[in-house]
Amino acid sequence: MKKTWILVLTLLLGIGLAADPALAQPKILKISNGVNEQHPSYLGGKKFGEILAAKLPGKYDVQVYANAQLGDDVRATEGVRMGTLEMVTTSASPLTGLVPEFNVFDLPFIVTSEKAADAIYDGPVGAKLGAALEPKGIKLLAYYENGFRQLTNSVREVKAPADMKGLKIRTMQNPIHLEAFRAMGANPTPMPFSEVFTALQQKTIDGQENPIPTIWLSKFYEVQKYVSLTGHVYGPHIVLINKKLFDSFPAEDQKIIAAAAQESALYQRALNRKMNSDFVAELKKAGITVVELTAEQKKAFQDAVAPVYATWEPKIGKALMDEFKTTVEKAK
Ligand code: TK8
Repeated sequence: MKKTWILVLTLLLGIGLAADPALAQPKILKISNGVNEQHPSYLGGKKFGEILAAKLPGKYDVQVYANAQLGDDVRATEGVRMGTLEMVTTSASPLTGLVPEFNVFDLPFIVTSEKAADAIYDGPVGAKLGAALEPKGIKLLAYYENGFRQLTNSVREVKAPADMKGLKIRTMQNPIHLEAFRAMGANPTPMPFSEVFTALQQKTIDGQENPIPTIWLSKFYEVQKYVSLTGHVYGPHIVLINKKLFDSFPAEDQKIIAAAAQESALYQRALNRKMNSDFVAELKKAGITVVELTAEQKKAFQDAVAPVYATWEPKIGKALMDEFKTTVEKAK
């Protein structure tokens, strides 16, 4: 009899402890990144974790992973959708299969400045795109920036679309990129980011395109000779969380998590922009030829890719494309 009572008391105490939120285990939030530990997007994830730990001590444990350890953009994003992974910071490209409107970010030369990017990210266009992901089981928390994409290659100085003729260029797994690079005269090959360095090293491809921070931090300069500052696409790095998981958190926590993500985004963008200007000099020091384009030379690239807009307008939607362009125009 005595034993039974002890058992009952122990059980009750156990239940009581488990129900006490102060003693509950923190919720683990793993964030997948394709980039490495020095990249602002990885560091932005770390910042998000720190802010959350300060605001909600002991409740959430943010664990940031680099180098596609949890999968490349496409696979990790699929994991977040399915609920097998909590979070990912991804380029827009893998989202286009779920919500075609995300293709808008990949239209060449549509974003003309960092200020314009901020106006998109933090304004109604960014919010609309985020809302469109929710029926797919994904909640968009914040927009980090990947930045202006620049072309690198190991063959020759590229100053005009004609110089791209025959160059085998790795692109992201997105049809607009393929189309745009074909229109510029190159021979594009889609490939996950994690395979790019080796492919460049083994010369199965001649070039790739990514923002300056990535070209520097991923050491692409070791296997490339030329960088052309084409700035052909301004890419976001989008922070996503499984929606069901997010919805399971207390409303107050949801607000704090969203605010922490946005705060980390402002930190991330500032850091990325600083690296974007600092690392051009570093690349030059490392022996890379940096090709700067005159406005006229840049126009030749813009003209070459202009037909892509016509093909994609019906898929992206004219209204969204117009709103996007107006937002960019206003932010100038
Ligand atoms: C990293 C990618 C990368 C992107 C690419 O996962 O694939 O070229 O620029 O930053 O999102």
